[in-house]
Amino acid sequence: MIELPKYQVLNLEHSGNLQKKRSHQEINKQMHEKKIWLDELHEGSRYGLEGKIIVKKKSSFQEIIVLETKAHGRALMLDGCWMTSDKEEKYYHECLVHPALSSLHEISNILIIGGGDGGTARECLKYKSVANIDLVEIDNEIVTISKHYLQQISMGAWNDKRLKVHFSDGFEWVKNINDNYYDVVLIDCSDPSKFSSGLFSKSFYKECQRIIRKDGIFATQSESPESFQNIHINIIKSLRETFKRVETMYSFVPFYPSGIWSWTFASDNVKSFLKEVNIEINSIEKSCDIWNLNYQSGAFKMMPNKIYKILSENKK
Ligand code: SPD
Repeated sequence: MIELPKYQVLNLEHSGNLQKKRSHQEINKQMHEKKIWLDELHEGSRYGLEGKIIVKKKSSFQEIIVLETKAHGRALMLDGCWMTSDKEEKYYHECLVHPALSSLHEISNILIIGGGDGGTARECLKYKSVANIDLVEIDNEIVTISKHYLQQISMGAWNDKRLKVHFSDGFEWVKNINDNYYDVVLIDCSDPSKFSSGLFSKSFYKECQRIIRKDGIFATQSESPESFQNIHINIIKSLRETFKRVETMYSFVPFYPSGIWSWTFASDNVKSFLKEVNIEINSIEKSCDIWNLNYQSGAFKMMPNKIYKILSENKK
C-alpha cells in the first residue's frame, strides 16, 4: 500500500483518501476545475502548456507542479521549468540511456543521479543483465509525486526489486563510493540551480570517473546548445578535461527552451567507445519509440557549427 502525500493534492482519483480542511478542499476544487496556461519563461520567450493543475507543492528544495494537459498528458514543472511530460519524455529518457547501455557488453550495476520521475530507470530496467540500479534523488517529494501522478512515465519501475531509491545529494553519494564500482553512471538532473550546480562541475565529473569501471561509461543530459549555450560548452569542456573520450548527441525536446537538447557521453575506454555491442540491442530497439541505432548515428553528427567552432578555439 503506497502512502499518500500529505499536501495540496488535487487529483480526484486519490482525494477520497485525504484528510483535508474544507478551505483547502475549496481551493483545490477551484484549481482543479480551472484551465490555465502554465509557461516556462526563458530569456524573453515562453514555453507553455494549457491544462489543470493537479498537484502544487513546495518541497524543501523546489516548487513542484503537475499539470494535466490535453496536448501532453501529465507534465511536471519544477521551479518554473518543464522537466518532463507523458508526450515528450521518451525523446529525453531514451536518448540519455540507450547510447550508453547499448555500448557495453555487460551492464550489471548502474547509478542514476536525479531521475525522480522514474523514466531513466524504466529504460535501464529493459536490460536483463542489470542487477542493481541505485537511483539517488535529492528531493523525496518528487519520487512520491511521480509514484502517484506520473505512472505513465515510470511504468512500474518503482516496483522492480533491482531499483533501489536513495534520498541524498548526488555529489555526496559519489564521494562515498569505492573506485570502479559502477558500470554506468547517468546524470538526469534539472538545469543548474543552487542545489544542482555541483552536478555540472569538473570535480563531480572526476568523482564519477573514479567510481566507474575502467571500460564503463558516463552520460549526462548536457542542456541546450541554443538556450543554455555557456553551460553546454562548459559541460563538454569539463568532461573532455576529465575523460579520454567524449561525444555529444543532439536531438529535440520541443517543450524545453529552444527545443534543441543534448546528451553527452564520456569514457576512458578509447577502443570501443559508443560501439553498438550489447546483445540485447535488437529487442531494445523494438521497445523504443524514438531511439534506434540510425537515429543515434545521425544525432551524434549534429553538433551545431557554432558550438564546434567555440570548442575548437578552446582546444588551442
Ligand atoms: N530544462 C529542463 C532540463 C531537464 C532535464 N532533466 C529532465 C528530467 C527528466 N527525467
